[in-house]
Parts: sequence; C-alpha cells; structure tokens
Amino acid sequence: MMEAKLETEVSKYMSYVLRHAPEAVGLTLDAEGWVSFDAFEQALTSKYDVSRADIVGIIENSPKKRFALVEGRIRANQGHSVGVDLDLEPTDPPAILFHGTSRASWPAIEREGLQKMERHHVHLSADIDTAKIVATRRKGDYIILRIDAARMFSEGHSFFVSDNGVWLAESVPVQYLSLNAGTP
Ligand code: HQG
Repeated sequence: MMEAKLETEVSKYMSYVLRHAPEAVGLTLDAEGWVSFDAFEQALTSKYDVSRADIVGIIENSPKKRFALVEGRIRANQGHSVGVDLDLEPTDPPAILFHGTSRASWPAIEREGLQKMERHHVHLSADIDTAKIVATRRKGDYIILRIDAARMFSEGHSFFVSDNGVWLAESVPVQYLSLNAGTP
C-alpha cells in the first residue's frame, strides 16, 4: 500500500501529464488522448518511487475515476487542455445540471455565460454536492449555478457525459443559468 500523501501527489501528476503536459515526460497522446501504459509507467517510475501495481491501484481507487486503463493504454477521462477528441456520444442530459464556481466570477458569467476557458468543455454535474466540491476548491465565496439543461437541450445544444460521469457542454448561454436557491 502506498502512503496516502504520495498517492495523492502521483495522482495529481498523472492528471497533469495526461490532461495538460504529456510532452513534459516525453509522451505523445494519440488523437483520442490515449498513450501506452508501458511508456506511461516508465515515465512515472523514473520520477516517483512507485511500482506498476501502485499506479494501477491509483487508477482503480480514484474516487472520481479520473483515468481509464484499457487494452494496455491509459487516458484521462476528462479535463484536458491539450487537443484530444474523446469521441463522446451526444447524450440527453438530466433536466437540471449544476456548476459550482467562485462568487467573484458571477459578473463575468452573467455577461458571457459559462465558457470552457482552458478546457475543451464546460464541466457540469448532476448533483449539487459535486458542484460544491468543485466550487470550494476556488478561493473566496462560492456560488452554485443551476442549468436548465432540458430547455438548453430542446433548443439544440449538445451534451456529452464523460466515462466518469461529468456532464460536458460547449458553453452555457446565460438564459439557461440561474443562481441555485438556498445556496450561498
Ligand atoms: C469559470 C475537477 C468568468 C468556471 C472538477 C470555473 C471539474 C468563468 C473556471 C473539473 C466563465 C474554469 C473542472 C466566465 C466559466 N467568466 N469565469 N464567462 N465561464 N468560468 O478548472 O469546472 O478534480 O477549467 O466557473 O470535478 O472549475 O480536476 O473548470 O470556475 O470536473 O478531476 O472558469 O475539475 O475535476 O475552471 O473544474 P476549470 P471547473 P478534477
């Protein structure tokens, strides 16, 4: 068993490499974000004192299932800033989705809607608790936004869901957004 602190550090580094900077360890992702697990293992074990089994353990224990390991290849399930096409199928969303963010962002969001910023999509969740967890990672006060996904979908916007259950959209125009009642 790995020490929890090391496990968290390695997991964060895995996200960094697979979502944002594969070239930092000399890796190149394919068009859909996959890379050979052997090469990935080598890159990690040259930096951290971890075994292949430790890395597999991190993938399996990740509470958010951040990584997929399939047929000798690994990728991040979502959250990329590098150019990948996850090849997700458009999917009917639940009626309501949520997004947690900092209160300081609200004036800009109210003007422009939710934008994908550095990522490929805006990230949304089906439950408030997940939105709260995302929001509280930000500095200062947070807000929870409620997205009228049913109306947005019926008016022609596509939604996707990642393998680990994150709802994704190109953007959320402001007419579909409201501050969730009862949250700060
Ligand atoms: C904000 C975690 C001003 C947006 C979570 C957010 C998530 C605007 C920030 C994943 C804006 C972008 C992603 C606008 C959006 N004006 N601010 N018009 N539109 N924003 O990190 O959703 O733990 O790219 O509200 O679970 O915070 O990494 O997105 O605050 O799924 O696996 O711009 O990160 O997953 O920040 O988090 P991010 P996010 P992991």
